[in-house]
Amino acid sequence: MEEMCTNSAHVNISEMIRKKRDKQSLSAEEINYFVQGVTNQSIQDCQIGAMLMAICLQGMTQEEAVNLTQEMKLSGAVLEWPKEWSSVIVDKHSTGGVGDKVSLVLSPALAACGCKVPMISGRGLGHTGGTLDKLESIPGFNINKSPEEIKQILATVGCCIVGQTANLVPADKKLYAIRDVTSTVDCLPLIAGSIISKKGAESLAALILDVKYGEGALYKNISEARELAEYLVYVGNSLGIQTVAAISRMDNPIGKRIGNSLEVIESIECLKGKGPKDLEELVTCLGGHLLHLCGKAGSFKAGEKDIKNALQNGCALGKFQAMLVAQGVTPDLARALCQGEEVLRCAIKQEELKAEAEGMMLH
Ligand code: IUR
Repeated sequence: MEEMCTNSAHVNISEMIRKKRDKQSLSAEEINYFVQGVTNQSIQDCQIGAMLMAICLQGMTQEEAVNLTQEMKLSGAVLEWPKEWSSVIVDKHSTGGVGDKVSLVLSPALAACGCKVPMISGRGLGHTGGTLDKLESIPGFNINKSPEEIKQILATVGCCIVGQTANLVPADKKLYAIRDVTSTVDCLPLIAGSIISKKGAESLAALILDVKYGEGALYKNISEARELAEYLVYVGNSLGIQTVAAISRMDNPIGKRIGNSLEVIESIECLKGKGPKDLEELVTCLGGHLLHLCGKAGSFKAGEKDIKNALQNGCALGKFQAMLVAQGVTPDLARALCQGEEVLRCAIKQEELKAEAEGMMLH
């Protein structure tokens, strides 16, 4: 049976699956039809699964991958910002790692340097902890904010860290759920579509990607990480987001503390300029690139220096404290936490464990 595409062209889903199965390219119109059908549930799950597997096995041209990402971005709401913010709306994405608390430090540091950071973060995936889980160890912290509330917090504080709203890139929710059960997660155009469409829906000016490789990362070697990084950078730039990737090692946890509330405490130490070197280095590197990309700094090195200053002069910590209050934490608790008082529910019992031999702990 023939079905109608929104722009009146005739498109047939089983014919499209056959085309991709036979390594042919899908037109922009066909990709539009596929993503709309995924979003409005007019395409069956078995057809979505078959298409994802065909994409996984036969790949996509760069043009197809960009079209897929653009259509996914437009499948739901796209955040809108005041004109005067258009060059300073920035965010980062990390492929994730143990002890990765960079977002908690980077977001307020960037706000202290004049950027607007509508950071939409996720939960833990596999063995890596999620930024939202870490922040929720602070009593009262609310990750659910509407687009209007996000805009308000950006106007007053400059940064927020929130969960994905229901109407942002609904196509990704459906596609990701089906990728998860059809062994089609590990596929470059689908990864790029998923990650970059969500950043596109934030209407960013600039994006930094932290692509990790090593024992504790999804990709074990640098060549795979580089391939993913280059792919994401191409698709990000094609959607009009100035995009740069940093490739970093993930053989050891970042910093010295692992666990939600412990990572908040270590982030606050870093926000006072007293954090572990590896964490501070990542924050200043990623932040330096973003400040340079969005024109707030004349060079990457100057951007790094600005981020370091914001950590040392208390401005980044002040932004973090203001963000906590804007997201539901009482002013007294936010102040106490930032002053270093032990207000979080950490482990009640502490016990020293002695290793039997020297070595590294990976997982
Ligand atoms: N994170 C995402 O948002 N999407 C993906 O496909 C992967 C990680 I892999």
